Amino acid sequence: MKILLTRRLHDFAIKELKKRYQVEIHTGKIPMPKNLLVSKIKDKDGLICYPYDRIDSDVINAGVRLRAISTFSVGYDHIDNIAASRKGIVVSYTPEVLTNATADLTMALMLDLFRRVSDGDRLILKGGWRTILGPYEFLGYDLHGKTLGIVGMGRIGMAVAKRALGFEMNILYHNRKRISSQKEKSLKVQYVSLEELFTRSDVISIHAPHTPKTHEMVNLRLLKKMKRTSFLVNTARGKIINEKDLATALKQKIISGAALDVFGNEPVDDSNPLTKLPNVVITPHIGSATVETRKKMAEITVQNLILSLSGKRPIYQVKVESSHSDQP
Ligand code: 8YV
Repeated sequence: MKILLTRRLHDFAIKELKKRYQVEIHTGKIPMPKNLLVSKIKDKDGLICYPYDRIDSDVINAGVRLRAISTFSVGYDHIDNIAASRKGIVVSYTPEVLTNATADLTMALMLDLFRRVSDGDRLILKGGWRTILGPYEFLGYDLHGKTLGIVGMGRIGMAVAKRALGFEMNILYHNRKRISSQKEKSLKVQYVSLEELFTRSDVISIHAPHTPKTHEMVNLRLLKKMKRTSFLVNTARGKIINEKDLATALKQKIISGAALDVFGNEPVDDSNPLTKLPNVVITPHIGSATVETRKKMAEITVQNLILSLSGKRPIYQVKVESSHSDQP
């Protein structure tokens, strides 16, 4: 059997794959250009892909032999799962193993915004330390005692809530479905409407999947409900936020700042206004980027593909009827 990887994976993972299949790894431009993907998929039985790739119906229909798609991610909004299921292609993904790493990064970004970590780093690099010696200068804010609004109370949202509790924060959440009262009690979280969450929170963190319903859900109307002193954190998917509206809110100081690990178009470049604002902290989509987590993701990605191609159930299979993510 022949398989295609749209970019490199860990050596141990490639070795495992080479024991079984003829492996082709794309090494050129990232993401792999669509026409190249469409032509390369034609004779492949399996595909390993990443969130940057667009595995739409053109790619899926071109894969006449394709039986399995294994994505190195928890999100699968980049795959047309409906088109894949129509052709009997098994789609698999890597939830759970990256929950803690992503929740940790969320806390890091929140602390960065409140305590001006990146801001301080930039100041020193620009030679500006001597300008801030006064006791009332270069102050951030306490994180403890503040209200955190979690949008999307799936695995990652819950892991963030657990951490935020340790920071003595009050936690509001909004989710498609309310979680059980037992879980609400143990996590000490309060369910509120999206509008109330935006109005009351000092910091809002996005942990929802990107779906047609959440597409650009965070727009100027919602941003205007936020406190002028509040912050926004996004480690989920860039397309959940209307970036033009967020840039306006940040420029006009409708909100205080934002920390973004994800963008509508990645890799992000200078053409995105959010990269040029002083009250924005940006990271290059590193929610799951720890040595330990990425190794586990690679193991699961490979096992998912091997199991699917041998006609067995993968460790984590995307539900056929869902087209975006498994988060509630
Ligand atoms: C990426 C992610 O998979 O899991 C997801 O949904 O977005 C990330 O973990 C990772 O950055 C590799 O591209």
